[in-house]
Amino acid sequence: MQIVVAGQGCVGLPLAVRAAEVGHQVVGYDVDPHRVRQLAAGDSHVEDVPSARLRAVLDTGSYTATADADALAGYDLAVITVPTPLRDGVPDLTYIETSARTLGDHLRPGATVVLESTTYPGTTEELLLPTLEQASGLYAGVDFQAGFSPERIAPGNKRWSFEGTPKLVSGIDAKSLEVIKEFYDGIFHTTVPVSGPRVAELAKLIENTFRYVNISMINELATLTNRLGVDIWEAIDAADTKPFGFTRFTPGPGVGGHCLPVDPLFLSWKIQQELDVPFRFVELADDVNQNMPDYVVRRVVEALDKRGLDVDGARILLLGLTYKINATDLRNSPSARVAELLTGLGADVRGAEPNIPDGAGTELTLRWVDATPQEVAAADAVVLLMDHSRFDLPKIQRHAAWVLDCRNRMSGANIEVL
Ligand code: SAJ
Repeated sequence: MQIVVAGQGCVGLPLAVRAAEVGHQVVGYDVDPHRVRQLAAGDSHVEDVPSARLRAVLDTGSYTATADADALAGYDLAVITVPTPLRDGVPDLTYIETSARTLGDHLRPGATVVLESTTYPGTTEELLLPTLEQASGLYAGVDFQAGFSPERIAPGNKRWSFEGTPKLVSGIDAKSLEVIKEFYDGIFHTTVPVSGPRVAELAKLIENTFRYVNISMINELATLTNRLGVDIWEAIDAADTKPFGFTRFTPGPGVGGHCLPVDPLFLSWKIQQELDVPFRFVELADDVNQNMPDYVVRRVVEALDKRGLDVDGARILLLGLTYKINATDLRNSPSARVAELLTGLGADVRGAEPNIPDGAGTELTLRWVDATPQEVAAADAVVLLMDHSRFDLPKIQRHAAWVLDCRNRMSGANIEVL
């Protein structure tokens, strides 16, 4: 089939390349000309799509990248994989709307449009369909098919491959579901049909709200057990021996990324809008998780104070600035807040992030350094935010005056864990 994938980021590019590999003719559409030029040159910006795979489908002509909307004409099926950010706590669906309008301009009778972007229940029927109908003059369910199929990209997840992860699929009617399921059956080992888009939209939000709430529970508990003098890390390991009814979560300096700190708030926002009542678990989880960087800074200040040092003027080294281990993504990373707070208290804040050479293209309020023995030894306090595999933790432990280890990876008289 002639496929368009609108949005060529960490969700759209893997789908577009895989669709091309299984035999579709795919146009990867993105509004960012720089990204399109990179892709057209065979340079992948998505860690789970090696450039060699991208070049292979470019060479066969089964994949092309474009920023030119006119190149979308004639598609049989289009997938929208654009960002859905929060703006001051409010879902911003602008990218969905503009993509739908562009796809609507080229929508033909018999074609299908699938929304993959994470959003609140009702978006497919309340926003996607009207926008497509208005732009095309066609009618959903009569002239064209549509549905929702949430993405389940897990960056760097070595256990579950892209095509090995079960894929929820839904349609606005039976015909839509049939077409959409057939498309995804050609790409994923398992597809899971549900009764309609709202169920699929909600299922996705349940997945990440589950994580966000449970991470916040273990984060809050960590702040309390630290004062109780009980080792929560050992207790979690012990609880994790339970073979059923338990899912392991560990404390951290905060919850970053473009999924967890965002998706649950789409749900709580919609509930507040529709029912005028709070989704209390999400509000509490967000409060706890958003305040973990403040807790980290409090622990650093208290430890400096015990050693007769003032945070004002103290040299502090942050290790691991990305939001996830061994990742290159800084989005919503707690390190930004930790650096901002410490700088505000007068500290000389340095950061070592081996996955982002010399801090290229970042705006963190800190000085980028390497985690050399000299840098570590010269710091009044070291904070391990993300325990990247590239860190030599035993060497860091040997050279550091004091470490707040947010990942429970080190031990010694100079080590404190979160
Ligand atoms: N985190 C903790 N404690 C935990 C787990 C995570 O503090 O026990 C923190 C991480 O340090 C990170 C943040 O939460 O800052 C998010 O971590 P994540 O493992 O959820 O990673 P993400 O944001 O890449 O989440 C994505 C999600 N995938 C989709 O939404 C399709 C999530 O559902 C996956 O479980 C996750 O990838 C994954 O497992 O890789």
